[in-house]
Amino acid sequence: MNKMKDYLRLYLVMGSPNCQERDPVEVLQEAIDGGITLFQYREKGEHALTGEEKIRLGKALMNRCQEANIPFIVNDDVELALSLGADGVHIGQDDGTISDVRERMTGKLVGVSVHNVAEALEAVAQGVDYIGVGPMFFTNTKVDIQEVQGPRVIREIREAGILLPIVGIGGITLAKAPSVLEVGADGVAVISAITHAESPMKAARAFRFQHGMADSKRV
Ligand code: 3NM
Repeated sequence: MNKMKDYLRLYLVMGSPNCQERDPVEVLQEAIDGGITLFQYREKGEHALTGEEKIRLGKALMNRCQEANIPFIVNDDVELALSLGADGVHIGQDDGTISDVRERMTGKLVGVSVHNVAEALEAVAQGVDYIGVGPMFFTNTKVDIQEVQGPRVIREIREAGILLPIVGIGGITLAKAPSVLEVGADGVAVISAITHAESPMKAARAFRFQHGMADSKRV
């Protein structure tokens, strides 16, 4: 569990639609150089790759993660996660029942998006490895977000006695990250704060240096 908490410190979520004109593999490599601790391949939204192209990019991104010893997690797609040999999968509340995914991903990491205490308790009961709580703040990156409840939800989940590793997601910037960590999150998950930065490397590094997040051997 402590290892999972370490992985969640700076979690980059990304697919080609988040990289504008840049090569996703280069963006990921810069973020790795800046100190991200976990990566999720989320190939979604306008112009998202499908089929063979989606698989090919997944392999290229996974290779970079493996070289850097950073776990590679696939969003939603259990089939893709299994065929690539990914380290895990991240699912939402609608991506099949958690127990079914947990069973198919034996020995791998399973993360679930939750939005309230009830969903968090259910995730614990199903034996997931971590929960992502969002959206923390308003974001333009995901269209089908739930109502913004802010870091308060994480506080409520901790107050309910849930010790599971938690990462906050949604609209998190460098300036807003402390308010997410202060309520009990183990880390922050970001898309645009790193992928849209002029230098993804510098952006990642800035997060790592904030709030004692820099005390890992990777920086
Ligand atoms: N999930 P950015 S918000 C992928 O609320 C995702 O569950 C969310 O992108 C949730 O860091 C979100 O650019 C988008 O705001 C996060």
